[in-house]
Amino acid sequence: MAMLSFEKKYRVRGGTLIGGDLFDFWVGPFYVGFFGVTTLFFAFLGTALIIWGAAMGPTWNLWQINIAPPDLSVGLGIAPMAEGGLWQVITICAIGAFCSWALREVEICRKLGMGFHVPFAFGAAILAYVTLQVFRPLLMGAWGHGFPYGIYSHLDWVSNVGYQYLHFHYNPAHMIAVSLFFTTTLALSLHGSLILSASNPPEGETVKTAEHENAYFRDFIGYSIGALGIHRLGLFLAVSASVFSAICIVISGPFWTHGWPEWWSWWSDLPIWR
Ligand code: 07D
Ligand code: 07D
Ligand code: U10
Repeated sequence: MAMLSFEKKYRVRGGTLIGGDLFDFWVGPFYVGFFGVTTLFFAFLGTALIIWGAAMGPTWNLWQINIAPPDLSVGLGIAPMAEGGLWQVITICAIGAFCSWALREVEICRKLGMGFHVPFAFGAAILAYVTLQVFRPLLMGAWGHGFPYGIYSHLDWVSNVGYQYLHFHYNPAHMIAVSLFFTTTLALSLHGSLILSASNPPEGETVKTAEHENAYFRDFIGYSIGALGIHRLGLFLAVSASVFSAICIVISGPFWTHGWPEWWSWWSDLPIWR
């Protein structure tokens, strides 16, 4: 792949966290680094194990392949490969790959002298995943509480777990997470449309500036958050959405075992009504 004109300038040595110069090189457009190698190792091994699991299962239909966690009776023990052990090793590989990917992002930030915002943001996704597959199962005493690896089967898990708590929409942290996801898309659509409307005018018209962007929102809602501000807000909203997702699932079971609608009885139980 052709190198972009500016890439050579930024392909500098150093900034690695581990391994010194050993993997400090690029392959085509990709920076490799120690964590590029560990990412590939875990990703290949994990994928190979999924294929092995699929080969043991009843179908090669991509949508129906399913690698289930161990039975609840296994508790927090180690299961035989065919009975959930595969799921356990795949989970280790997934965590290894996701963390390697985040650390590779950190090395690239260090090379370029940039902030660590991108790995920080990805960290929120990793947190949600680890909460689902490690923290909550640990707190509930069985790996069997993790979600299975399969396109449809993981949807079944979400639905089943949702109905175990009667009506998951009544989970207050789920409400906050859902609202944050919706707000994230609202913010991105406002930002994307504002930038395009100012900087990509029809032919013959002039490109507008940040002043126009600020003036637009001041006219419209009386306040402009500004060019840096909207990106800070976007990062905050998106990261908070994942964090509240992690909270909403980790409290379901370890903290609250009834239906979520029942949780709201604290309101009618307030002494002021008596
Ligand atoms: C667009 C970036 C690209 C990423 C893509 C995903 C794989 C999996 C594996 C064959 C936005 C690549 C997919 C590598 C292939 C095998 C074994 C990101 C973009 C295109 N889900 N989920 C999907 C994952 C969970 C839920 C789609 C992963 C939780 C619902 C895809 C994880 C819960 C719906 C997928 C994960 C949950 C989906 C599209 C991990 C709560 C849908 C994802 C590692 C979070 C939607 C058939 C997408 C769908 C969907 C992947 C976890 C709920 C297969 C990798 C347990 C309700 N999920 N998911 O675009 O169509 O993400 O499902 O945690 O409706 Mg899921
Ligand atoms: C976990 C993904 C991490 C991904 C990583 C990277 C690769 C590489 C490679 C492409 C967190 C993976 C990368 C594999 C790919 C290449 C090259 C993200 C994760 C690390 N819900 N609900 C949520 C809504 C209902 C239920 C979250 C809406 C029902 C349960 C979010 C509705 C019931 C759980 C959310 C709705 C129910 C959730 C998911 C509407 C079912 C969870 C987002 C409109 C009957 C899950 C931490 C998330 C959660 C979760 C939204 C409805 C149950 C807030 C909008 C009422 C059991 N729901 N839900 O977490 O919190 O992303 O997980 O009805 O477990 Mg819900
Ligand atoms: C943003 C932005 C902005 C921009 C932007 C963007 C946000 C204003 C200036 C970016 C946004 C976009 C481009 C928009 C689209 C993006 C999305 C919708 C997000 C979703 C993205 C995707 C779906 C694409 C996903 C693609 C990926 C992740 C690439 C896949 C690549 C790989 C798997 C390779 C990864 C490379 C690694 C790990 C290291 C390099 C290694 C190699 C190339 C291979 C060679 C390997 C070696 C030499 C090492 C040997 C390996 C070993 C020994 C291990 C092997 C082990 C075994 C067991 C075999 O705000 O500004 O514009 O653009």
